[in-house]
Amino acid sequence: MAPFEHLRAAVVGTGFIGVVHVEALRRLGVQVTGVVGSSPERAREKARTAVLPEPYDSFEAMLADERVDVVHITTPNRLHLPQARAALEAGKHVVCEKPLATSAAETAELLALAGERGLVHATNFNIRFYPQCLEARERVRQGAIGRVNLITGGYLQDWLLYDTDWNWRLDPAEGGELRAVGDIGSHWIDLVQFVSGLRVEAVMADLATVVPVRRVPVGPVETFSSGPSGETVDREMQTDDLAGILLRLEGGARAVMSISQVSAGRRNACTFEVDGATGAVAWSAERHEELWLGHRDAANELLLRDATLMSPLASRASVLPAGHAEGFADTFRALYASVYEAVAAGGPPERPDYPTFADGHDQAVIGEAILVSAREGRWADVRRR
Ligand code: SOE
Repeated sequence: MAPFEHLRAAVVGTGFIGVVHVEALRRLGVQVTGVVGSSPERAREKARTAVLPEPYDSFEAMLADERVDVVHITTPNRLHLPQARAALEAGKHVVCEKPLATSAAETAELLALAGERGLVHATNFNIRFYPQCLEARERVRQGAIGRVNLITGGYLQDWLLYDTDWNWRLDPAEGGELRAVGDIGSHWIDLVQFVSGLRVEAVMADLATVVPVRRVPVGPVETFSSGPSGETVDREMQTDDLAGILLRLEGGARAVMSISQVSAGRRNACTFEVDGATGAVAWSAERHEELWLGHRDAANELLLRDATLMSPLASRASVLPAGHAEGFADTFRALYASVYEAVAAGGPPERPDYPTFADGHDQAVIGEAILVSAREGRWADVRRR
């Protein structure tokens, strides 16, 4: 019997990421008892194009299902707090998409509640689980590049470039005040803290809205779907299309990040370079099977994902042999393989090897420093309580 075949999960949200959660769980042998859509009809509509289990009649009906051990939340950010809170109070372990919630007060509440209930809690920072990102972390941790001095890179997309591009993330009431930075900037900052082993201590942020008015379709639109086909209404925008942020990390390291959802040709381009006293590592989601190793006194190297050449941490996240490319959806499987070890054990380990609500809360606290810095035009300290 596969290690997780006795475990059961439900997935809330039937957008494209919700389907990725369902498929990753099935690959691990977890029984997905059902999904919760914005309505059972919309969930059934989605099931026509994706192989999904039967929809529950409601979120509450799902919580009442005693078979469900774990609830995965992939709904708009506004719903993360109430849904994660209700799931924890119903005694369910929770995997919640990032950002964990829309403020540090909300993420602190979820972290405290999960701790009180002794339940497994995970924030879906899946990009950590590209094997090359895990390998980068191990090499930095083992001192392969020496003291970290500089981290550069960012996360560029183009799916919100036009004024006809719309998504719930563009409505602060649904997505929160930080939009591009909250949505993909949180991935980048979490990833570089994970790879470098260093925490952000202060930020200097410049945010910009470069599409001041958008033509909002009348009716629901799925993430990454193409422009509207029907009636639209014009709406003024306030949230960040792009950001340039300087960061100071522990030990004096500096970081420079670019975040954008209006960069033509960059569909989902997350990149980092970590420059140390004796070497460097760099990775790009557009060439995700490669890890670049920079040297001063030798030829640079390009390590293609190969479990026989990588650390145990990275090899564990690899399923296919070298040369048989894995990708975005595989990172969800690798993440849940770690999370469900904890679920199978009945609760979180002392030191989880997956991102928890504590990591989601850390991103919310950093996000608040980014908002203060952008509003007041100054460096802002990250205030971790
Ligand atoms: C949209 O920006 C999005 O789907 C994010 O919400 C995901 O977290 C990211 O991995 C891909 O792009």
